[in-house]
Amino acid sequence: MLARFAWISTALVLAACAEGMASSEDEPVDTSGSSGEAGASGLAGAGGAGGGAGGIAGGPAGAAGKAGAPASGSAGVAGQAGSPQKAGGAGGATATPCGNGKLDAGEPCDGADLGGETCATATGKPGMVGELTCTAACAIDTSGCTAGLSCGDGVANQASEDCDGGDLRKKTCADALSNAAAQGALACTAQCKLDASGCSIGPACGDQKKDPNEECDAKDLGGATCASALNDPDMQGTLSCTPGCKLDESKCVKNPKCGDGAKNQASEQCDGADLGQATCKSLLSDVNATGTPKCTAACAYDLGDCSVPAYCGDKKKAASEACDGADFGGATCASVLGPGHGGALGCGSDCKIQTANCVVVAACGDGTKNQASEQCDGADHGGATCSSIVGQGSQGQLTCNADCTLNASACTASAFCGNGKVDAGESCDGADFGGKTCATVLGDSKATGSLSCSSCALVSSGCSIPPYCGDGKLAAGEECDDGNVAGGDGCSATCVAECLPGELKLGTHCYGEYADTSGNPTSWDGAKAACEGMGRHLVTITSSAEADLVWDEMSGVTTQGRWIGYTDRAVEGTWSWITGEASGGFIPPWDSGEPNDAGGNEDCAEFLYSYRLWNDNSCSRALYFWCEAEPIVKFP
Ligand code: MMA
Ligand code: CA
Repeated sequence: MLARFAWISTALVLAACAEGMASSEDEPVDTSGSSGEAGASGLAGAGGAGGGAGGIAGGPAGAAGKAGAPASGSAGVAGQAGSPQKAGGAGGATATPCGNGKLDAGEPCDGADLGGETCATATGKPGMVGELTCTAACAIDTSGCTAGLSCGDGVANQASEDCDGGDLRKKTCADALSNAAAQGALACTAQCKLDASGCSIGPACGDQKKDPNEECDAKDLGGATCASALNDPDMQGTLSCTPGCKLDESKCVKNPKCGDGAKNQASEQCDGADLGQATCKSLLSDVNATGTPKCTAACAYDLGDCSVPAYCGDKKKAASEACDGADFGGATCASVLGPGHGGALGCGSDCKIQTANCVVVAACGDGTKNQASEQCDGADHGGATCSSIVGQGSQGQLTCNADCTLNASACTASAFCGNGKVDAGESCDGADFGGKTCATVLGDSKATGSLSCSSCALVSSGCSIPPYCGDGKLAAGEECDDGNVAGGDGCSATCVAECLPGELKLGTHCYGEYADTSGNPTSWDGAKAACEGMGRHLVTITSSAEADLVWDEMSGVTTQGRWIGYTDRAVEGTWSWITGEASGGFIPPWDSGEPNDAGGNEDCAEFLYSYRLWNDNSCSRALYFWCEAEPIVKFP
């Protein structure tokens, strides 16, 4: 069969040459590594053909096949590389009755007679299907064959196939069991998976399997128990296997209990010095752990003597480290980069802080009032001022505390009309008169009354200065007020009118009879001037009391009358007092027939000496006269 297949391969080479490369390229026969085997077969076949030329042709074909090129294509190439003409010539030289439709000796096929070959047998690949034909030269033509590419086609030609039929992808039991010692027959399941059931590693202590010559192997105790191993049904505890595959009954005990010194119950982590296989390293899951675990009286691990020396990577920040794992010792992006930074710090494998993932965020201290919780931030007061915080008119510098609250301690008090305090530009505010009083406002210590404040301006209308002797104003109780409190000047220190020596006083007025400076009678005008020179005026008699006063003083006078301040010079017949005062209800006591304007030039009145009556007389007549002093009222 092998030799014949080789011959077919050679014929196939010839057929491929004769028909050209197109069909070979259009219908690749094999795309898997198994083409290498085809090539190997070709090489063997060339040798089997015994032809030097065929051997030469087959050689390159095999080499090409091993290189992984498609089998049929490789064959074609091989044909070209070799000597197809000579090989074909060798085939053509054999005389056979080709074409009679009957399979004769030396013919692979003839017409429809394929000699029982199929695509699978002709190609040597069970998976090959399709139409196998015979050429006119009686050579098998496999160009109609194709690979089935399915599990079961006998070729492991899909990625999902670990194997296919006998194609095990060159795997062995050693491969399947990952044990170089494994032996046996590796097979392939119908599902194209390797079947290692025929493989075995062989009896060896340590192969995890109790072999007949072993009491046990690792956990495989062959069903033995403390009771069976020691042949004592009361025995309990933990039966184990030594590295030498001998049963270890040292942890077997009757009535095992915590405290018997052996970890022999599932409920025990340890017992006394028996820690099982536990170590500080294993219990702390840290290869750097040191110390030895202890076992408590309750058969539980006590890690009190275990410790892990600090090292970068132990996830605990040591003093020499900026961080370790997630332990940053309280550091944050904000503490490392300053206020206004958030996000997560990173810790490098060198236990140094990494800030690559920190981000800028709003925070108190970033100098910008950018959080609802901030009244301010640095110099950013959000528009607040002393005036807006403390009150209208407040001056000074508003500042911001470190906690982003406003600080108005350096602001002045608010200043505005209505705050009850006298501020600049105000003379008063509410009840605050700025220390002013009626006395200071009116400039008189005698001022009384009360100031008031209107629109922050002082109002002194409620202030007044009570009348007093010396104020130059006549007040109740005063006969006079000459604006001083001196006496002897016509008005006494107590504002009593002072008359000149010899004068009479009636009410507040002074009356006296006078002559001119030489002691002589004088004209009415001379008399008038003389009175005025003494701060007086010619007497005006507008009451009986005045008339009586003058008359009483004149009693005994026998020579002539006295001038009084009554005249009709302005309008003849119309008499008036020189002071302008009216006579009122007092009727001037004219003598009978008077005034008669005798001679047409009598315009001045005299008090007659012989009667208590008056007469009009010539103003040029020389008479003594009466002066009257009004009380002195004089504003200083
Ligand atoms: C008479 C009488 C008066 C007049 C005087 C002037 C004595 O009285 O006529 O009316 O004024 O004379 O001497
Ligand atoms: Ca007269």
